[in-house]
Amino acid sequence: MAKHEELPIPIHDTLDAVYGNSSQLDEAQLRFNRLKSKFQQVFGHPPQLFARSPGRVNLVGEHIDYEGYSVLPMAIRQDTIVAIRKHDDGDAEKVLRIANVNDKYQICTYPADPTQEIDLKNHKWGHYFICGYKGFYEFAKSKGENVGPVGLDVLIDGTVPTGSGLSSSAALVCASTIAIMAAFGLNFPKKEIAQLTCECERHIGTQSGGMDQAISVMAKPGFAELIDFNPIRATDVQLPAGGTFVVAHSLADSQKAVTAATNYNNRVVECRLAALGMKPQEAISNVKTLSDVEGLCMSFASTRESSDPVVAVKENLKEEPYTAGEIEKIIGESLPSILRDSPSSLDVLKAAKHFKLSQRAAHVYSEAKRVYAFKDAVSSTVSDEDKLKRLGDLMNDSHYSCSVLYECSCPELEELVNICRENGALGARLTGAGWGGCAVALVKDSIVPQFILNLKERFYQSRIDRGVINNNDLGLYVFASKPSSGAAVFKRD
Ligand code: NG1
Ligand code: MG
Repeated sequence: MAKHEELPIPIHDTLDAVYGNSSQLDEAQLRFNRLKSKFQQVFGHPPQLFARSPGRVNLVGEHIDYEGYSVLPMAIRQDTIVAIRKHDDGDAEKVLRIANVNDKYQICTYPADPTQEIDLKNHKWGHYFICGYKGFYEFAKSKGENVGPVGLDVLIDGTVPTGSGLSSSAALVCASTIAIMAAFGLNFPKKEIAQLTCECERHIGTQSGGMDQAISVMAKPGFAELIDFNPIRATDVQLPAGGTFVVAHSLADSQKAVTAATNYNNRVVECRLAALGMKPQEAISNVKTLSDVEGLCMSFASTRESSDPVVAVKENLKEEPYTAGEIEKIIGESLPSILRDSPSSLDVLKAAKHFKLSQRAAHVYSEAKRVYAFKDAVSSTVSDEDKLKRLGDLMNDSHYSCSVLYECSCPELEELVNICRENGALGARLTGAGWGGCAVALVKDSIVPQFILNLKERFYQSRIDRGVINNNDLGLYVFASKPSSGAAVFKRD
């Protein structure tokens, strides 16, 4: 039997394969019907098909995917649905019209030109669709498919909260790419789509790793996945019985595309510089990521200790922040020259005063180990109760490292994580890029309802009183989550 990741995206006639048989199905039915009639209303004809892709919550392995290390997320039930109709090839009007069921997002139009540059200075929500559009054409071309530009009508319905670290962006990019592919009658193995969507989301200006797209495309209901990179691969992880992951929003917005130069891309660059700063000079041209350096540490190490990358960080990098000049002296090349292939890295150089290489590298190497420790704990022979305790400890350690070494937390997340722990969570941590967005807490099944009530009282109530959120919307901001299914296409009339 073909491996899961070698299979193409499933194509369904009915919704139950993805949305279950319960109240979830009724809700999904309503959503699809509404989407269909709004499509008709906006564009004057029905959609050709639908594609959906879910958001995700990362359980452990933060800010290490772009360094080549494995991560361990699960898909959530919140997703993005894209309804699409391809214009006829001969149509004179070659335009992409991208509408949203949510009035907050105004209709965006773009030329049907796959070579267009995305206007990063002028961020628009429709840009994420264009990432998928460009990615599809680049990929189709590489596969020898002869596809010319045609216009598209598109209507989007997303339920993944935005700016929350739950990958609303990847859900949108993946659903868009898969919808465009399906509209052209094409489909490819999931792992190829995961790779392509990861690469094309970078057109938005963040130098993201591949976690979000990989889990969104390859998730299986009932399982978290250990995702490896280079090449992308997913291994099912069956979580222990008796525990539930509760996702809770800090209500601080994490606008990665807007703050890239000082937050996300800054860390990507710091990791790259840390890698270059640590490694033996003679191998510099082979080094891009901290995982490349780990490989080298292993091969050059004379003792077991010095092959441990965490030890190598301590030996090779000072704790005080580095200036650009200091790094250039170590590497023997100017930073603009090293980063010349990446305009967004050059933006980071302009914005940064100094670089914390030791702390960032120490986070990445220790977090990479925690992913395997998490996987090992899950498959160990101890009781489920002991497993849950161990997973909780690892989540707490991960949060500490994100907060103190990687500095990607924020006051609201710190408050929320503490409240989770004080109210019985076995472990709690920020999830996703951080600087706002959500926390994830591991909670015993038996206390989940009370836990959520306590969060309401201790964290959300004052914000409801201040009008930050509406009481009726609380369920959008704090919810228990089960591992859900990955991307799918629906062809229905
Ligand atoms: P969020 O912020 O949740 O979309 C981002 C990156 C991931 C990963 C995490 C941190 C994108 C699309 N995703 O996730 O690849 O690096 O941060 O672990 O930028
Ligand atoms: Mg994102």
